[in-house]
Amino acid sequence: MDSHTNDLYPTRLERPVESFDRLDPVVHSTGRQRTDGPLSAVELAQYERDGFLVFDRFIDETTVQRFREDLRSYEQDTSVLNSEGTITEPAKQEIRSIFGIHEVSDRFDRLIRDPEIVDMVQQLLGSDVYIHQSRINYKPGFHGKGFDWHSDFETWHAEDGMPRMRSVSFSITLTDNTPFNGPLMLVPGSHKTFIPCVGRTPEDNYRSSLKKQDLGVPSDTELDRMIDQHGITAPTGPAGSLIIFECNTLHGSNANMSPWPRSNLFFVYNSVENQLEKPFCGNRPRPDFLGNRTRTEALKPDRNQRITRTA
Ligand code: 6CS
Ligand code: FE
Repeated sequence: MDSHTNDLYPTRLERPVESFDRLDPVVHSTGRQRTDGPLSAVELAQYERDGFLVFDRFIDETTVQRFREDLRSYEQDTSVLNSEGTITEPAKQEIRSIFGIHEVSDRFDRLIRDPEIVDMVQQLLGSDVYIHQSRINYKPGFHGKGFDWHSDFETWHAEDGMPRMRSVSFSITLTDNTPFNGPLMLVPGSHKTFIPCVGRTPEDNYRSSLKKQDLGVPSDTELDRMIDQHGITAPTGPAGSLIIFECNTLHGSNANMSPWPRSNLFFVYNSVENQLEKPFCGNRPRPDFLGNRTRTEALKPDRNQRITRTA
């Protein structure tokens, strides 16, 4: 018996079909859970409108510096370099991404349990939550390639079997994000529309898609229409800033032609009520470091520790 609920967001199709309005709320909490969380009513309204929020200097420079030292150590650590979750830049040896980072390092694991962050996530997703995926994108100077425009949810739905839009990414900049080193670019308001993509997903697509994504990239026509309507925002700011973006918000980034790395940390939270099913594209499930299926119990915030929050 097919374990699938019906597929509300068909994608990776034979031929183009019209995009359509999302079928899920943007902010899932109601009542006290909505009003009593760390995000104000204004911030929630902005998140519902734009599909992302930006907080400069969310983490202090000393703490960010320690994270950066961790990154440097990974570049010399053969167990990290040889792990399946470590992705190099196309045709280069530079690290592009390290997935499952919260399982590699206690410091990163503490971050995902920071009480203020977990309270924000529960306010947005309206339930207990767990980590779907974590990663560092290194984007080294001169050689860091970009990421084509995409909706993470489109990939997580097709290739990980994520049923509904009830997931959110927290990204912390570990280096300054400037106009020159390939900052994350987002299309405000794009989270409200689901854009089905064309193209059958080959088995083990992730072995190439994490280096260069060819599938699940909306057509130029759709991108032109969406960006014409909403524009592009590229939050730049100091290391330690926080970008929260909804799972269906279109985003991407340019290659880094500057000498300065653009290293960002990403933690993706999913609602415990939105657990992964069989991939909707019909393939085998991806490895746990991409779509976690085994540690999906409710994440407990550690209220005895705080990742320093700049007042
Ligand atoms: O396939 C994925 O899960 C990854 N790909 C991209 C371009 N963004 C989300 C995620 O890291
Ligand atoms: Fe992405």
